[in-house]
Amino acid sequence: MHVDYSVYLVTDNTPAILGDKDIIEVVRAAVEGGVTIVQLRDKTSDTAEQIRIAKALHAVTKPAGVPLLINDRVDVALAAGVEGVHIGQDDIDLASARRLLGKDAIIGVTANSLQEAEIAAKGGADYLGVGTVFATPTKENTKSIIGTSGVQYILTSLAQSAPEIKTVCIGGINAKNCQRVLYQTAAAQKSLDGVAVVSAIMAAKDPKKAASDLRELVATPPPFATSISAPALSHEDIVRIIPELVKRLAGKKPLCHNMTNLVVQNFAANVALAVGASPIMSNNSMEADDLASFGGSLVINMGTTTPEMRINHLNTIAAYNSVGGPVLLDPVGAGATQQRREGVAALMRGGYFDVIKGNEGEIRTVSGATGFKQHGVDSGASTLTLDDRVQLVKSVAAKERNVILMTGETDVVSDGERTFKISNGHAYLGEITGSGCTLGTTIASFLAVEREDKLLAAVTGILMYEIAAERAAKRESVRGPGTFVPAFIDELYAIRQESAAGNGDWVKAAK
Ligand code: 3NM
Ligand code: MG
Repeated sequence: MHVDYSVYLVTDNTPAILGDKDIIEVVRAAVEGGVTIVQLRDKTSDTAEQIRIAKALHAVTKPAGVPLLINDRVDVALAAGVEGVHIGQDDIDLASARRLLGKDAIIGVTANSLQEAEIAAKGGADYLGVGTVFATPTKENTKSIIGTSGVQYILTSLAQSAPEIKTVCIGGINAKNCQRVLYQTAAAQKSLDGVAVVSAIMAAKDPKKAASDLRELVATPPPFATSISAPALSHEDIVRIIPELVKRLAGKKPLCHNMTNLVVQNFAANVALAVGASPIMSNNSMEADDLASFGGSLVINMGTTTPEMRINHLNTIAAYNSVGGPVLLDPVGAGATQQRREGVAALMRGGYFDVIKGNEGEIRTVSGATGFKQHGVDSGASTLTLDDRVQLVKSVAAKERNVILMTGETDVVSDGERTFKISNGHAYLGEITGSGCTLGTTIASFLAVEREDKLLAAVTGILMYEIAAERAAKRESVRGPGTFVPAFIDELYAIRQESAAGNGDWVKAAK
């Protein structure tokens, strides 16, 4: 039997979620809205009442061709004659449920870990409810929060061990995050078959609209998804394409919206102007929707951390994510304090970053912030070897499905498939304030005009920035960091002008 798992509604009859609505009417509306499968999850009613509700729900779901499953209670499922059950790890065992319900019943199992997933798959479950993705008030006693990277990790293994098993994710999924979760969890050979939600529909004012919105959203990639499979970039490609991209930026003058710290506001605005973007320095999320609609990019710089800023950041990221406007995260000092570690984790749970740039410590914190340890680089060493840096950058980029840049003497930048090591730049960049932050501004400016190949945008930003620094440092007038800053801005401007005039020789300095 073909089952569509794409929008999976799990009911809840607690007043905090259902309110004073009637559960049958909510499910009826949700089915009209387009949910594809329903689970009755009732932790409080007596058996007779559960059977009564199950029969009433079945009268709604069956004519619509929507399977109805019962949480935990095989007896209720049998008595009501529904399509199957969903069983948790503390419920009846899978083999017994299968024996009682027969081979045609749909039986799903909750999996909070790879081990649970593989056992259930081997045991003949039809689908797995994988989670808990995000902490949720709906179920506070969940075993572990595995995040998108945990879901992806489980899918990666199942692709080998149980390629046929269906999967949905559960825990804190809603209209705002479902597209991103589906995108970021997709592993090379296996993607989720759907999302399971409780409160996103059961607590909605208009459950029919909530259901139809979800149905529409899960059927479409998020606006920030890249459609092409990334082309290999040879050295010759780079030398040819990069000056063209610099020229394109100069021609378009896209908005580069910076939510950045007080120290670098002025310098970042000057750098954005020099490379050919139109800077706007606004920390006010009330204007985020308007600014996101101008087709530019966003820099989130964590140099200033206050609880109010976090909400401002999240709202602004959401505005850009919803229109596919590129967002760069600069997790300044990410590992330094508990506040900042939590801040990074909250931002990464709350939105999508097309590019994350940081130094080694910051990227290691970003890696940890996904809340899910997996194989790969996790050495406790205070500094990583170049090979380990490459490994870490690649694995974080693959987990996040974005571009990760780790700056250092050799910058390492990867989209999970293609990795570049760049050794340009000058020591003076380490002697002035805001050089890391304004590299972020530069890369974000290129993202605004190159949304398909985000790695190319990042590499272009790094090379323009670092080669400009080398050229500035060579000027006779430059005798130290103070004289370096204006010369550096001049060289960014010069590279832009040369590229706009069709002269891309500067990029040959790429190392
Ligand atoms: N099971 P909401 S999380 C029923 O992780 C359930 O196994 C979970 O509710 C698990 O969509 C959960 O409102 C509740 O966040 C999901
Ligand atoms: Mg249970």
